[in-house]
Amino acid sequence: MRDAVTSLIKNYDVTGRYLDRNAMDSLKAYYESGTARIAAAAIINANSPDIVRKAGIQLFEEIPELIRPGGNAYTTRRYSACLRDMDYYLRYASYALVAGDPDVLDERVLQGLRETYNSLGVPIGPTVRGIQIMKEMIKEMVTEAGINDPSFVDEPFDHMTRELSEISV
Ligand SMILES: CCC1=C(C)/C(=C/C2=NC(=C\c3[nH]c(/C=C4\NC(=O)[C@H](C)[C@H]4CC)c(C)c3CCC(=O)O)/C(CCC(=O)O)=C2C)NC1=O
Repeated sequence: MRDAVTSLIKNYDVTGRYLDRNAMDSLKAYYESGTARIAAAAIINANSPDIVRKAGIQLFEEIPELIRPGGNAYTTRRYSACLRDMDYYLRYASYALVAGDPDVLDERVLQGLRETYNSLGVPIGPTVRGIQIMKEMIKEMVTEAGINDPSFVDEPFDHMTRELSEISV
């Protein structure tokens, strides 16, 4: 599991380079955004049950077929599995936000996930929509907390979206 700093060092070490101007710039950006990243993680931590519940409600309002007979989130067991998955995405996104690096997502969340979803018939498009709904909610809360530019929140959610959306094998 890597963070922004260990990823950078790894890249430079591979080619035996000292940390140059570009490295300094990205280190500076990482440290300068640190307070905002921690604030976002704190907001997620304080609101996670609410975020998951509300995002679920919105998702099922937008795509009601999911919870109708024949839908993948139909039955209490599958409904709960869906919200549990949303909770996984949210929790690991908060780790990746603090780390400033998506590596934790690749390692702990995304590995083998598409194959699992495909074999269980869990639809990727609606899952991606659920992830995006949570992202939008968090950006709103982060902005309300006085952070001017919440765009850093996009990274982990968009990373999961991109990786999940890749053409399935
Ligand atoms: C921490 C990393 C991690 C992830 C990400 C994870 C996902 C994950 N979601 C699963 C199932 C599932 N995932 C969903 C999710 C959904 N269905 C929908 O229609 C919606 C679009 C969506 C919610 C947004 C559902 C319904 C199941 C149960 C499918 C079934 O058993 O038929 C399963 C199969 C095993 C199980 O049911 O627990 C896994 C492994 N497990 C992990 O350990």
